[in-house]
Amino acid sequence: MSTANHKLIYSDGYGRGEPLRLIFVYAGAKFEDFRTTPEIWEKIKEEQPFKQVPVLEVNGVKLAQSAAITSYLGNTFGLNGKTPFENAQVLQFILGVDDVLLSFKEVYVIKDEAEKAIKVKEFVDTHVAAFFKNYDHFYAKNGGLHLVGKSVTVADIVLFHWFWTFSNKFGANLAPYKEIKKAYDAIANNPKIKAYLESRPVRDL
Ligand SMILES: N[C@@H](CCC(=O)N[C@@H](CS)C(=O)NCC(=O)O)C(=O)O
Repeated sequence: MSTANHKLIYSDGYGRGEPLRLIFVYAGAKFEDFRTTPEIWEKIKEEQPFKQVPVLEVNGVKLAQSAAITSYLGNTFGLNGKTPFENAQVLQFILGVDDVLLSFKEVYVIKDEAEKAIKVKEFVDTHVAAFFKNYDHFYAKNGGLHLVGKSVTVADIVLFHWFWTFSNKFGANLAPYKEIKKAYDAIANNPKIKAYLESRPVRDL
């Protein structure tokens, strides 16, 4: 187990920070969960490498970009695949999330609630449905339960978070995607994850 000192800087929401929290929880590793408020963020934004969060401080040294942080945590906790090719496959599945989030960006900024509801439904029916279909296929192709190799990697944990978000927060229906559902349930029923999900702060997104 890593002896490094880890401080995760993110807002008090789920977003791109929550998958990183879930990785720490799954690994049973200690970390400082530093949640910014808008006032704190204004003060510390300029100190961050890309003026964005998440940022992970490792023994006081900053690491930004969620995919890079995920990769670091995967390597640190032995959850990043077993060969260089598997390492790259793990990253491939994590970066696949960025495509669907990019499509969501234009919906997220809509102010009018009625218009937003219509656009969210369109987003779910097109981009999320295609995303679910694709990942269902990836799980099936690898024999179910894991995206890469024969054990849980950070890719399964990160994807769990986005499956949870799209189904719980946007009403996307996971039920038809049997392979995703099995992998999802396996992560959700991990005792450490289960206890965390039951006790974590309830937030919108
Ligand atoms: N490519 C970056 C994107 C990070 C990003 O978009 N962060 C948003 C929050 S999810 C942010 O810092 N917003 C606050 C700001 O830009 O002031 C990553 O994957 O970490």
